[in-house]
Amino acid sequence: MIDITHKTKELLMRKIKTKQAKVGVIGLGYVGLPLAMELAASGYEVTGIDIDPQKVTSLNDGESHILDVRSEIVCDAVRNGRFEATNDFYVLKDLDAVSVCVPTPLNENQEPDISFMTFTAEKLVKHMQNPILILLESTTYPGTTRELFADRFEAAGKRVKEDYFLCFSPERVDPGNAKFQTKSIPKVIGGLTTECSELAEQLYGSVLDQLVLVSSPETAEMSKLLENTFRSINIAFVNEMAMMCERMGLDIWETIDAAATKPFGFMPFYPGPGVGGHCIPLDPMYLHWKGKQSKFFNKFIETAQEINMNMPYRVVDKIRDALNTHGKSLKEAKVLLVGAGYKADINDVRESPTLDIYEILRENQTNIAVLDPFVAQFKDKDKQIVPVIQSERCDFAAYDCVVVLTKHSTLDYEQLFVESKTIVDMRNLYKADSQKVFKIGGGK
Ligand code: SAJ
Repeated sequence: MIDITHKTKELLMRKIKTKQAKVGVIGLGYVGLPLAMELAASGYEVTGIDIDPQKVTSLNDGESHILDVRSEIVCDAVRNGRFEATNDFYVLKDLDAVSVCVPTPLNENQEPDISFMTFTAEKLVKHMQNPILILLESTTYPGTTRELFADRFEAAGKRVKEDYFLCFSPERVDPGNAKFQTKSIPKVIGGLTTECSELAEQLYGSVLDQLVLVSSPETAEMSKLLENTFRSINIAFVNEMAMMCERMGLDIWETIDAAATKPFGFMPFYPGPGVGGHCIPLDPMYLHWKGKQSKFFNKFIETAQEINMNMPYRVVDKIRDALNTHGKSLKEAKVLLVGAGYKADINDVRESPTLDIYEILRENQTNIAVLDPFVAQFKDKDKQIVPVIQSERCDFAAYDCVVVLTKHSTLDYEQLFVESKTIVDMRNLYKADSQKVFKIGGGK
């Protein structure tokens, strides 16, 4: 009896090997767009699918909305027929492979919001026709690939290795990192079956420099959460050490630099105003949530989340100290927050601690301004637009306190130091010996 699954796999393998396979990427953000461009550059005909019609239009006009992807790259891919964007999921019927790069945020209860994944799974069930290789990239809790996708496909009468092949392959994009871009970052792949992994290995192997095959989708899902929970916990650890140094009159920054001279067994993390971004504040909570279903309460994750989420309040305490030296209180003081982006030299404000600090100061009726060379505006918690001074400098002397929250490389820190009346320095730009500089764990 002809093994239909073997035949199906071989047919799909040949399409992928010869680059005849029609490949799709669902979600054209900081993960999906770079991946789509790498697939197109390696010779595949790529269809980008996104629910945002504005993104679709601008991409088809050859414009990139992602800092790490130059518009020329998009323009070339569109012009040579290697890339086309659409918001019509009907195109899934013609695809042989698709990567899913949709958001996996938290809801207001700090629990996983899998609505984008579920929406995508439904679209796949509705439209997939050819035997199709599906690769999930969005960071999520162990079990998602099987529970949200495989079980749904089987319930709809689709059979693995006949109608679909399914893998989890976590995204590892680090926005703004010039050294490690999509192509050069090792890619973990966990297939539902060996055949699924083999097809994924063929597709991604021709596009990315290094693949890391693991035994299951759950292992791949868990590896990503381990990576980022490791970061969250270590950032929380050093934030707490900063507050401990503050209490003991020691300088955390000098302490870390000394410890970092150890050539093994130590990895420096640095105190900050809190933890922003699309990964580190969220990923551990996906793991924490899933662990509870196995009656496992991960205390490290809970403690780290509490410490990191409290840092904005510690920053406001420090601003209060700085203002007090001039007989000012938070009420009506003029405070400049420097850096809306959650980390240096990018324009992403998601989960940025600056937004939390802005809200706390707003509750204290402080006169707040925000400066950031990469950001023009953001929305406050009432969804109102907050204009940002999009510049490297301003009249720093006009403020009672200037708060350095993000260490953008283009900012004029010399002028900031000279002109500012008081400075709360959350990024160790200035030495603590100046009377006007206030730092958490600054040793003063
Ligand atoms: N932060 C600190 N102290 C530190 C490191 C970071 O306070 O020592 C803060 C940052 O200011 C930021 C937040 O934590 O607000 C997150 O910073 P991040 O350096 O982790 O940057 P992300 O959120 O862009 O994380 C990404 C992650 N990449 C992926 O998930 C694919 C992470 O795994 C990377 O390790 C990280 O980039 C990186 O190394 O830049």
